[in-house]
Amino acid sequence: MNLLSGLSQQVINKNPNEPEFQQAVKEILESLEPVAAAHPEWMDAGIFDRIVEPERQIIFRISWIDDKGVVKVNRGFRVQFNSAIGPYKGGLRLHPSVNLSIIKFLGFEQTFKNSLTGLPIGGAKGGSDFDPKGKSDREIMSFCQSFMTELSKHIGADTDVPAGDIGVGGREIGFMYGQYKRLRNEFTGVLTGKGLSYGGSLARTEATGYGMCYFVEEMLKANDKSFKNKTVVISGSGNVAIYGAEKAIQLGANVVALSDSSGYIYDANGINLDTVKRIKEVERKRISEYVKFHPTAEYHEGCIGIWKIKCDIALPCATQNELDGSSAKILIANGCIAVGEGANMPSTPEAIEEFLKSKVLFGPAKAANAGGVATSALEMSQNSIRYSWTFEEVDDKLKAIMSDIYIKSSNAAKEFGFEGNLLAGANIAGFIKVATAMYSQGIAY
Ligand code: NDP
Ligand code: 2IT
Repeated sequence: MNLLSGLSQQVINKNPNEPEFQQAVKEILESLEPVAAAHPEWMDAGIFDRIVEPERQIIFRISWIDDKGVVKVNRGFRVQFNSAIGPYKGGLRLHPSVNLSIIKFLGFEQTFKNSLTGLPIGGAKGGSDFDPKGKSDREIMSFCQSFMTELSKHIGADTDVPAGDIGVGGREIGFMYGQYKRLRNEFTGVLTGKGLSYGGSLARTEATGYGMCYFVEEMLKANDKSFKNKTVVISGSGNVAIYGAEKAIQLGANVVALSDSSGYIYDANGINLDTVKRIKEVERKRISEYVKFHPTAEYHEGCIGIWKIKCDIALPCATQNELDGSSAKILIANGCIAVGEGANMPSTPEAIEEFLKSKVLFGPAKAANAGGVATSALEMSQNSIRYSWTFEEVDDKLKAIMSDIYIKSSNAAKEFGFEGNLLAGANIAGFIKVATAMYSQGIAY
């Protein structure tokens, strides 16, 4: 079966300087071979060729003024990847590494992830190479306002609904929402992850991390295991890592490590999350500060070393390609039984191969971290009906969605000859809904 390898090569040729995008497409197309064989009508309708090409890519200049009065210029992106099943939906990333390849891989992944949630949302991603580190609140505000001045021309509550990602949390969403409202004179659910006082949903802050743990717990349960008394290592110390740690602890695990892009902390007694929240969410400082308050904990420079810590469950929650093949081998040798991807594409293809080969339970990103965007879609629902659900109501819906994603991924894997491979199952289940919608809607846009 090699129905899609030509397309894979075509994507590489057409997008030569986009390694992350090529990586994401290759992984999906490999999983979709049996689907292509089972659906010649989708091949004939060019569904596969069309799904790897973004519907629209917007690249723009953002100029803003820093605290010294100096004019700064950054590059902004919004890639509207696929709108077959709903308005474009996906986060905004502010990080100096942001480029078209990264935004396209994220938008592509988002299309399948959003489909898996079962909710009516298409796929998109955006962001800028702006570095929020070390900037004052006024500089962040100035940047966010300039960014939204252009972005506002391309988004809308029924068109495209951005949210947070790396470098974009409640503060940035607030500044962007204020600017959108100022420009358009309308109060709509055009962004998610909003503050609770102006249309945000309870449990959105917690949703990605909590959802990841609900997914991993389902995966463990199906194999007669659970989080209880397990040693857990989590990379990152941002939104996903912090609330992933919180839920893992609530489920009875001992979380012993967290990191940032400078290094990692190890606390054999279990990480104190109150300290982490204060350092990261309130003071916006480095994770190395932790050892000042917990002198028995250790801090090590460099983030890759975190995977050398012996653990039962590893949850990569920082960024793409942060867990490579040799780290995967070390985790396996140390007895790791499960991996849940909180970040987008955190495991390299070599790492994934190691996990699948060794029968490590592997919860792929687009399934395991879909709780964030699912709760964003619940925020959109609440905004539409001008009503708010309680924390428990949203959390219960999130649990049901994550369990459904597990079942869908597991069943699709079985149906298409990949039993036990949730990566292939999630790719297939996510694809089928989008492909069915694209096929029904005809070829021209
Ligand atoms: P945050 O900005 O809150 O935190 C990011 C964390 O990852 C920080 O600890 C950061 O360290 C670390 N990090 C970022 N870039 C790198 C890098 N190049 N190398 C090493 N560490 C890095 O972001 P989120 O927690 O929201 O996002 C984390 C991951 O989860 C991303 O992959 C994102 O796409 C994904 N995700 C997020 C969702 C959400 O709802 N927020 C939903 C689904 C997925 P430092 O402070 O040093 O930069
Ligand atoms: O990668 C992701 O799913 C997100 N950053 C969340 C997107 C959203 O629209 O909530």
